[in-house]
Amino acid sequence: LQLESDLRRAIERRELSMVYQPIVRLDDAEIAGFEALMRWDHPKRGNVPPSEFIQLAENSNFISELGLFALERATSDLSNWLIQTGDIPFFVSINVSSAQLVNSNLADDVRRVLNQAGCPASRIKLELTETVVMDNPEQSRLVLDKLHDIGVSLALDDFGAGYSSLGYLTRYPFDTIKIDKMLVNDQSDKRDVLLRSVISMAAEMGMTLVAEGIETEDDAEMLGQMGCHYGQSYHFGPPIGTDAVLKILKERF
Ligand code: G
Ligand code: G
Ligand code: MN
Ligand code: NA
Repeated sequence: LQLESDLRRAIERRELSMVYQPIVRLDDAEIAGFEALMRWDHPKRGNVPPSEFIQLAENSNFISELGLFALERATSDLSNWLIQTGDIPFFVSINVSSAQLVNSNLADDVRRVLNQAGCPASRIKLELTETVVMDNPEQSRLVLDKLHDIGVSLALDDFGAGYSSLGYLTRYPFDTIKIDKMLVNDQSDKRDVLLRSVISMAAEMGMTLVAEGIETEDDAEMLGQMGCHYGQSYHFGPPIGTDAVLKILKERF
């Protein structure tokens, strides 16, 4: 409970920040985008993992504020990078939680935040897990259609970790699948067949694929040959701060 009230004050106390993990093209290892990930530097406990505080925020109706913070910060960082690098092509991916989809006017928030930062919608990907959609199928349908109309890209996150119900791919306007690290690193000899099937299915539907948690160069090469477009993992690079992102962008482009 102490932690909960600490979290409520974390924004004004400037304890929250965003870090950015590179999403890399598998064919030429160039950076295509970054996933924005929230960090909480607690004054006494130090770094509290997001698995802990995002859950806490979900349970205490504070997630909408955190979600808005992530949207505002990530678009404002993106806008600065675009200004300082002269519009080089890359996207920023932002996680959306269940409560954000239900309680807040997410589509209006996204539109407003993009206007505020002066970012084109095409630069933004929003990541949702199937649980988020499953929790509110009707509301999700409405909001995701609105977001699609705004022009942001929509990624189905953690694919292969849960039910991975294929119906979500036809009923909702997802254009990207993020293959979960559990599937990428599955030890079964059926892994390759599964990956190949998921990738060719999604590619045939014109979707973009990101493989998470790739640990070896062999896997990176295999996934690339199977037609997976991007990889995101410590192997390619950990989440980094805004200055480090800018430095990479300036070096690479
Ligand atoms: O940061 P880490 O790499 O440990 O992320 C753990 C999980 O926390 C992510 O998979 C994601 O689901 C969640 N997470 C991280 N940042 C955010 C955020 O800004 N918003 C939401 N809703 N979830 C986040
Ligand atoms: O939103 P999502 O659950 O996909 O967030 C990605 C999570 O995976 C974050 O917690 C991030 O820190 C973590 N992550 C990023 N790269 C790797 C990796 O190579 N291996 C593992 N195990 N986790 C990773
Ligand atoms: Mn994600
Ligand atoms: Na994931």
